[in-house]
Amino acid sequence: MRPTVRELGLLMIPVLVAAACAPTYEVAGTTAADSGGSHAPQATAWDRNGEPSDAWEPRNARLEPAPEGDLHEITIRASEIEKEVAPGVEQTVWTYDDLFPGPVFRGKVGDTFRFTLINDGNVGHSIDFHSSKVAPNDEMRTIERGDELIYEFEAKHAGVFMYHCGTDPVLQHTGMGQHGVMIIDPPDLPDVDHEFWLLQHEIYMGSMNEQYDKMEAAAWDAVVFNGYPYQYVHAPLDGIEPDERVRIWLMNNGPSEQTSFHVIGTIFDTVYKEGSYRLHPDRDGPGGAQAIDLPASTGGFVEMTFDVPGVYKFVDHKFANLPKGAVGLMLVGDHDDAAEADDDGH
Ligand SMILES: [Cu+2]
Repeated sequence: MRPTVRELGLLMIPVLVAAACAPTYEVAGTTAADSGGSHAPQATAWDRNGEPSDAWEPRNARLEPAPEGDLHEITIRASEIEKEVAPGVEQTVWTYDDLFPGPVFRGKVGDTFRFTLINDGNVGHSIDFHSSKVAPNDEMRTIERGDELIYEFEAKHAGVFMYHCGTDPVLQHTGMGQHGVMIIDPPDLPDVDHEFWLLQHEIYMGSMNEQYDKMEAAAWDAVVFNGYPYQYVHAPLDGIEPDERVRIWLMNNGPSEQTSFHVIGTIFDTVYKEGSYRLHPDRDGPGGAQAIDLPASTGGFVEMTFDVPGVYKFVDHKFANLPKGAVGLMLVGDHDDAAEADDDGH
């Protein structure tokens, strides 16, 4: 059973998160008044202080090691489902394997991935792995309901890569949820105590037409990690002790927003972005990074330790996205005292 914020004794945390944000929720610039009376998309009023439904389950953000072997044969199914995307909001989303966002894939340089894509949806779908070098008109072609294709490639480059449906309009297929992350480990990647994956993306709410209107206007209703606003406030990342090394793999799948990922209360000593180390303790120490910036469709990882027990927030430091859901929590060590301190206003 998933832990609730209440069970963890952290009832004040979402309240504090909310208190730090604007008291009323509205996507700026999308009201008729703001846009001079035009038919600009309206924000969906979801309750950011609301609880997920009883049926909701948090997405596991712990990252598993790459599977053994150098050939990965995987079947992936394009699908169209109804899903809870925020407290009180259920809507049609387009997915892979019924996951929003899609499954995480991991391998190493030199591995071969042989995907069989099957379309279970009602409209044409496709898949585009940014980790591959293939003919777009072949492997990335759109297939209709009931059809399938083989998409095979050798992973030649290390990094954190987006995949998404490339069927026209690509903004709609990606924006409705057909996207995910593939991690190709850099050679000699050191072991760490904890690995997590966080995929930042937008959610556009409403009917399919309303969602698409908002995508074109870049008027997202939510900015989230791994599919749900405040997901890891409701179900914090835990099991971390002080001085343990934590690696967070980050991908920004947009489709349109950027991010500046920051963890409040610590400093990154390692930053890997788009195929290379931007900061490495052996080479650059004692240099530190406060954030990693990721425009749409870029990825990397950051590493950090925590000096003392506490409740640590991770955020998109573009603060306009805090009231839209881009906040999570990591619980480090015996954190009760820290939580009480937070209760008093940090
Ligand atoms: Cu699609």
